[in-house]
Amino acid sequence: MEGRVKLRRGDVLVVVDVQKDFLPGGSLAVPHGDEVVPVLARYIKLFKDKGLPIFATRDWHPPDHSSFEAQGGPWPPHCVQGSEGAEFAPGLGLPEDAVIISKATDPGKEAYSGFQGTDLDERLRKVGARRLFVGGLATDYCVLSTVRDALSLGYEVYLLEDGVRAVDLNPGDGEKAIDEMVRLGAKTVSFEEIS
Ligand code: VGL
Ligand code: ZN
Repeated sequence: MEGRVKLRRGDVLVVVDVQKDFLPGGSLAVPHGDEVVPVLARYIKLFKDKGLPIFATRDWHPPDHSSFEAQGGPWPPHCVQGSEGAEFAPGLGLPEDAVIISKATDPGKEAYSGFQGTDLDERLRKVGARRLFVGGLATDYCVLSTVRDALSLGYEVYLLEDGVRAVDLNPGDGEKAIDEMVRLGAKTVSFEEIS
């Protein structure tokens, strides 16, 4: 339904891990991950035009991170601090004053959630955040974990259904993740429904 959700003060856009390594051609490519870029660019412009805060999390691993295969982890090396693959996707149009949250920087700790080991909650509280509009990569890992934590911290969460894509290591993981987020209290929304 058009215009169902009217943006207001306290609303914050949270863009999760839209980095080159998660796009086709990257070292941990999310299938169709590139499709979220123009969609999230529209959300970014909308929030910017309305003067609402924009946050972007990034996976920011040291070269010897425990989640990498060489250390016995499940993933190929990706989003290594300062590498090209760790850069935000070009075309996102993140404004200068976007708040960047780096996560999973501790070599010994995996952190899928943007809240884990970061000051994300504190930074959000500082800008008076109440409702978080969350999109990005990947639905079944970092988006899911970030949304879970956001809900348990008391934020209202709108999942940007048109602005997420899943790894789908097992077919259906993305759908299952969305079901879980909704069960936990997240609402799904797409660009046309927001004004
Ligand atoms: C992610 C796998 C490994 C994510 C990060 O951003 O969803 N997935 N590291
Ligand atoms: Zn990672």
